[in-house]
Amino acid sequence: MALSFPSQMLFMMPLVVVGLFVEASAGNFNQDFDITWGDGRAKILNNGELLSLSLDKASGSGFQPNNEYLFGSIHMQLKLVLGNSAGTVTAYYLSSKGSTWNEIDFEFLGNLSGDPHILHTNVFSQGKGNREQQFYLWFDPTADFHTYSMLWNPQRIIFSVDGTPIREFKNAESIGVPFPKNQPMRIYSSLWNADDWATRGGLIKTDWTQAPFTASYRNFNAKACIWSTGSSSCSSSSSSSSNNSTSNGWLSEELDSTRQDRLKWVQKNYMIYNYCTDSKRFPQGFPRECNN
Ligand SMILES: *[C@@H]1O[C@H](CO)[C@@H](O)[C@H](O)[C@H]1NC(C)=O
Ligand SMILES: *[C@@H]1O[C@H](CO)[C@@H](O)[C@H](O)[C@H]1NC(C)=O
Ligand SMILES: CC(=O)N[C@H]1CO[C@H](CO)[C@@H](O)[C@@H]1O
Repeated sequence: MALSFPSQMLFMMPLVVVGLFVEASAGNFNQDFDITWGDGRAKILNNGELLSLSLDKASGSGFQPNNEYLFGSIHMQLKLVLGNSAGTVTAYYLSSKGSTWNEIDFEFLGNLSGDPHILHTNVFSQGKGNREQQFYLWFDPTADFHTYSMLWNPQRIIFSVDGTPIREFKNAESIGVPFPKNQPMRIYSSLWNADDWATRGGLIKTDWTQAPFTASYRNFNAKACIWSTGSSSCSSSSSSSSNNSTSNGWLSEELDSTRQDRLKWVQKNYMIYNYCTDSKRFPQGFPRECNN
């Protein structure tokens, strides 16, 4: 759906926080999502409980939800491409539309069997990204499903893996850094070929004899402010357990000291790239939010 109003207007719309009870659907893909591309390569299975994406030489595949969100606490379980997945990228991200779009990205860069996948994250605000942080995971993401979460509220964005925070992007508007808060976003997921850059910087190409490559998604759960024609209501969508009006705690959620310690543990042991320490890239000084 194309947005026909300027983002300036969105900014002025009141955020209506109400305890609107949406019929709980416990993450049913049939009900909540549309297969958007891939000509049959994306499949909804087990009565809507599981969604699988596949990639072969001719095409990748992808899906998106019916709803648009303005803030949300979003959880999805993913099981990544097994075996030799070098060259492939499995993505799961929130994005708005237009030339000054906002985006919150999880991208999983495949690898040769046994070599580590990279979890690549980025935050775009008003069309500007260049805020990459990359991580190895502390488990094999192809062996089983794991939960990847994005908390997006007016104060911060927190990326988590199995409940462990790996990255926090704080609202730093007070020091002039735009923060995504005026444009509703949708969740997109896709599996595609990116062997020009994904694995060891593009050195290792996709081995098409291994195709089709498959990634699976399940247990989608969003507590979100659902956007519809000019206003948003915060409710629990696709969530079976928290459909009550006091469950909007995520709208002001922050990291307590235990979770801050977990974040530090991940950043110390598993972070392999941080734009905020890449001095070659920013010889004139780091982006402002890096000192926040
Ligand atoms: C793939 O494995 C190599 C060797 O262990 C590693 O350097 C690289 O970071 C891994 N991940 C990707 C996506 O290239
Ligand atoms: C959620 O809503 C359903 C239907 O309105 C209700 O039966 C259930 O008790 C609610 N659950 C919670 C935790 O409020
Ligand atoms: C009746 C009920 O389930 N209340 C819950 C609503 O959500 C808050 C926050 O998640 C819980 O603390 C309540 O127990």
